[in-house]
Amino acid sequence: MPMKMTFRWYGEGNDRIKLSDIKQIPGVDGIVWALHHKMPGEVWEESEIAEVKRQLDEYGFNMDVVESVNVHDDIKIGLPSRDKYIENYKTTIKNLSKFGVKVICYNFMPIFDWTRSDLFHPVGDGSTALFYEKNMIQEDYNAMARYILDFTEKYNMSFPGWEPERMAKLDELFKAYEGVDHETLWANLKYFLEAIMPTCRECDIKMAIHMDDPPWDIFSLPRLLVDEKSIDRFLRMVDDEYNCLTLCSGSLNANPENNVAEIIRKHCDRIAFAHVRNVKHFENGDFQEASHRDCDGDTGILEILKAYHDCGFEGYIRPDHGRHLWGETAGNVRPGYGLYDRALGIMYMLGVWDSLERYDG
Ligand code: CS2
Ligand code: MN
Repeated sequence: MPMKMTFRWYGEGNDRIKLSDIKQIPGVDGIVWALHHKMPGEVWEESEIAEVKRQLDEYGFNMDVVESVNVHDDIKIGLPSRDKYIENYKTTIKNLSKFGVKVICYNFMPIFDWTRSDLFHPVGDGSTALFYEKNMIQEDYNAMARYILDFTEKYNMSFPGWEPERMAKLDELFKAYEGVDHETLWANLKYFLEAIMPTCRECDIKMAIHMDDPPWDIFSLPRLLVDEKSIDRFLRMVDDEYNCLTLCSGSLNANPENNVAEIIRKHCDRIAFAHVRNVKHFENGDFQEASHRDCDGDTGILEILKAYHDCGFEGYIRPDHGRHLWGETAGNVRPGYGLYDRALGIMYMLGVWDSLERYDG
């Protein structure tokens, strides 16, 4: 059984890429999907899931992986109302299991999902890619949030984790997180996972936490899944085969100290979902996303694929952020989620994988 190649798609009316285009990328069996109109904490109804299944069935794609079912802030903050949202989360897990879903990717980052200072930074070859300027993401969350929100408003899109309803109350949200330090956040994550693990087992669905992106605190908000040590702690904290990782190579390797291949070798049995993304580092701590080709970045894509292969990885994998190519510009592409570079990334990964299969035992 080889790894299972997938492609992230934002859904009809929410993604310009067509399923019929994805169908032409070699080796893709599954679509990584979500109900993007849902607010964190809301139950995903069976009828809504059935509609996506109908769309995917038409092209023979499986819907095994969901990214993401977002976790309500009250759960992360640890408010009494969290129990109600945890019950809703369990109902969503049960509803997803009725359609054969196997893995739920989620994250436990306070307030923001991934954060960048430039969404279309020139790479130097005519393409653009996501860019993180360390200096710009320090104290003033308003400037960074304004940049992202202006973009989404201008082009009439919304990013997962950047729901305008939540972002409109940013100051309030920051206030609500006051006092939530690393240890509190760890405890709240444990509480959440212990509450849902029996449902996951019953439904045979793995919870796969995404690494924090970038893997360090931003705007004084604590971030947990940042390196090998914290991953060890996470897996030990709730030592259950349904408590798994979405190992995102690019998120982790934004910190050059993180050796992703080593982490894979250590925890392969708990990696349910692999994100492969390449990152180029700059001396001052800035980083830019690169093509999936090993030598275009510093993440060690070849070592990473070799590690998965050596471990006999049979989980789900997908290319992560790609560059914007061949006419993909602001307004006609979701930042990081164009068609072409991710398709090239898949061909690169499959090329490496096929060679390993044939020549590396
Ligand atoms: C994704 C994350 O685009 C990305 O970087 O890998 O946004 C991921 O979907 C979430 O953090 C998972 O909840
Ligand atoms: Mn990722």
